Amino acid sequence: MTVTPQTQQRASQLRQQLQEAGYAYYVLDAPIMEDTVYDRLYRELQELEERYPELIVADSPTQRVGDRPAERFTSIRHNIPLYSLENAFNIPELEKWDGRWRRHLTASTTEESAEYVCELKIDGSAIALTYEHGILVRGATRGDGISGEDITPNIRTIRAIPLRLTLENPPPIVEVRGEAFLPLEEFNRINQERASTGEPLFANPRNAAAGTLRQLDPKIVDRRRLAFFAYTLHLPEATPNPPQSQWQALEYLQHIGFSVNPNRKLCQSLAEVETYFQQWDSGRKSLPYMTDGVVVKLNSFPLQERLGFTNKFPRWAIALKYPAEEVPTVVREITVNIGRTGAATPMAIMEPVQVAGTTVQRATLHNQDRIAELDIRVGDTVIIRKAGEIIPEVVRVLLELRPPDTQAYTMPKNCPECDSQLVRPAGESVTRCLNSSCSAILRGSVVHWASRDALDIKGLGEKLVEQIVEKEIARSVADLYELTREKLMSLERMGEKLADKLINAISNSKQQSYPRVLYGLGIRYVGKTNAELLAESFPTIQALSQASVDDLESTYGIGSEIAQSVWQWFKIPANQELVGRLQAIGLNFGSEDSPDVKPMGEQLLAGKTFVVTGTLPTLSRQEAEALIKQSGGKISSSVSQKTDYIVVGDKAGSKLEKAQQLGIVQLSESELLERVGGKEKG
Ligand code: 3BD
Repeated sequence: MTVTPQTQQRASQLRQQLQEAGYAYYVLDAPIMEDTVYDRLYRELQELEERYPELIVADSPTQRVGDRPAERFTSIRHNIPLYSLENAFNIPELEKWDGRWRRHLTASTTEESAEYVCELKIDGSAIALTYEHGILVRGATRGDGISGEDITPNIRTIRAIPLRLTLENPPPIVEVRGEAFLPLEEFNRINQERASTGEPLFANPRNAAAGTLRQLDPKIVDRRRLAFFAYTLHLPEATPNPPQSQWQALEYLQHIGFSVNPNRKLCQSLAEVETYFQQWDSGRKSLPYMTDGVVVKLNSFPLQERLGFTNKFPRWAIALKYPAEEVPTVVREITVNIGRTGAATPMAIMEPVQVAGTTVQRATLHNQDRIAELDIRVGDTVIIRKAGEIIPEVVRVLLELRPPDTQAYTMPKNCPECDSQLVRPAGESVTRCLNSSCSAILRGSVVHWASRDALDIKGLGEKLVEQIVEKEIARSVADLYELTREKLMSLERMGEKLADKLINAISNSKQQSYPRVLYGLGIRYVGKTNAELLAESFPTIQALSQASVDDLESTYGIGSEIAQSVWQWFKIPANQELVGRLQAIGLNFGSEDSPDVKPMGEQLLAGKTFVVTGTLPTLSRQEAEALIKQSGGKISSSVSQKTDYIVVGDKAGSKLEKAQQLGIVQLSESELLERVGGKEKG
């Protein structure tokens, strides 16, 4: 069955019509086609492609949503790094920036007047797009600006991003950067949905956008309807008639198929920029997306080139941020939340209010001292503040609005969950429940155990854990591995299929790596990174549990607080028992030749303890320490009898003195390099 030229032509016509309609709708915000007409043409194309799969091209409007979830994302290096933006928090800081770039040009003629482009700063997630010969070939997260993750299938679902540039003779490569974001309506819809299914809410549109972009299943991304505004363009040197200014670049971006924020402005003076900033402070409240400031850029590309970059930012741009929004509301109730470590955190439950684009009704009050300092009482009108990603906090109480008969708040004497006495150790600000079988602590520890960076047990969410703990189906994370279908079936909304799936997921978690298990134990200060560091130096839990505080402290990256905390944790009999049980169940607690541990170099420094001090001629301290560790040596931050060698650089101070007193062998950088084989740096 071959495709007739007529059919081929029809498919191509449909693609073009749909693409033009999409451009008018998503980019120009000026639809040219009824939705029903669009749908009909879309279905016609879909049917043709189903019948003749050879008609399918990657940039067909029907090919936006992939059907296979990714296993993981691969890391990619950006061809051109993505810079950061300097922040200004008020007009005087903006004026300082203006003075600075002008002074930077002193050698040549000082610019009397310069044009500025103002763009609204969209609260989303920066992404980088690569087009080869006009076709979208890659979309990536910003990451740290140097490397990001390849999220092309997710990017393709964004309708405001063209799959093909609308250019006759596209350059071989075009790089476009911009902000992917969730319109507020979409953001609120997603959060409502999450609330109804008991999933944790996104704190703000930025987190929601970033979280959505990193979804492995493009179908889920597609349902979340991300939007996009482009703001940067990189063309090959040889491109004829390239844009000469930011303003022209934005117009060019729109011309080749991107949505560009329509609220941009070309300003002739800083005064005009200031007016723009002030106008949008109120104007932004009626926008369908969230902005947290204005990005000000010098318009002229030649001027931008003369100014260049510091190691982090362009000198020719700055973000002028609006102050965090402050809103009054009334405190209905003060409750105490017991975390997984037993810490009792007072929380204000308030009349729901909109702050910075999100609905807020809870705010942390931190601890008893903070409550006393602010004198927050139930019934008070308070000002709450929310800045970007920060959790809302209570700024102050409006005392003049305090109703009569309120009472100062004090933390309860007993745990709201298990009724055992709450304890606040002398000199500490945190009040704690010390009952290790308190249901709040159990709940918290099970949720942590199942969380993504720990054992990653899919389907074991907060709601389910709450029931499991409440019904005493499990009293510790070890009990999870003894759950049966029968036990689970006593829970609400639990069917056989779901129960089996859960049991399977729990059982599969036995395959997780030792560092994940270690992190899952929830030892204070042992986050993901510290768990990895500890697992590298102590390849089994036995080795770790027998380590002295000194041993722990001499581990690369592990400070004294962490060392103390780990040591104390293993001293507690209940914890030893838990580890024993989990080990018997078959969880991964490392092995002497653990595959989880990175292969070491030759162990030329095995068993020797090093202190590195002063500025070394070529290596940074971190690099020197990493070299020593690769060769089996240990690092200590302080000199003691146990130190075998001190590696000394320029301006070494008291550590060298002490080492001299103790007669410790000194090494220069080159002597160190000799001992580890000498060829690592380079
Ligand atoms: C926006 C940098 C430059 C090209 C560097 C001048 C820092 C996020 O609407 N222009 C915009 C917006 C962001 C920008 C630039 N123009 N950089 C811009 C931006 N209209 N939001 N950003 N970014 C993007 C960042 N992101 C995550 C972590 C650190 N920095």
